[in-house]
Amino acid sequence: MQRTIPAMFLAALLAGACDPAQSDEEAAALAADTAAEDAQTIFYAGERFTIDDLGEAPPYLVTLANGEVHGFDEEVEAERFVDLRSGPRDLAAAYGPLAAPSQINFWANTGWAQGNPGIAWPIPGEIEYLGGIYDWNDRISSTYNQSSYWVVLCEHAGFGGNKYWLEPGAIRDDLRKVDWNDRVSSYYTD
Ligand SMILES: [Ca+2]
Repeated sequence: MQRTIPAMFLAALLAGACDPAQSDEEAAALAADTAAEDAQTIFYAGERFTIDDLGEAPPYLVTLANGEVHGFDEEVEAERFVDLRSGPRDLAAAYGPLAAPSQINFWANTGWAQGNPGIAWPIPGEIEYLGGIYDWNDRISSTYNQSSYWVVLCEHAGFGGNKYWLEPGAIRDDLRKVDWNDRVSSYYTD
């Protein structure tokens, strides 16, 4: 089963200008809408906020089909986020919504081509050996650290060997570029 995840840009929608209210009823409705918008949850920099928390909406907003809103400072970040979701749809179907706010995503191939096999595990967390029942040893070629934690990729099982630190929100669409393709055998949260 594949689930499509349409996403669209809603730049400045939540902070957008409204027509002047025509009546008290409309003014009251507008105030209620505004209060609801202020309480709207926005995922931003790997964490959950409301507009009240942030002061104002980030300039680039992406709304997922499930209603989640993700905010970004730069258009390129928002586009990358959308690209990521329009790629590995099998992942969402198999392992739950990609929009879950704290998880590590791994893919077997570079880039975000549709059909690229992927998997995700909750963060914070660790896996001592990606082989065996997981069958992900020395297979990972791209990754997205969709969390506010550092994730440490390890060359060997049991958190051994060389390490590669993924900062919060890190996107590595081609681990060949950093000489880590098909190399990760375990990981932990730092
Ligand atoms: Ca390895």
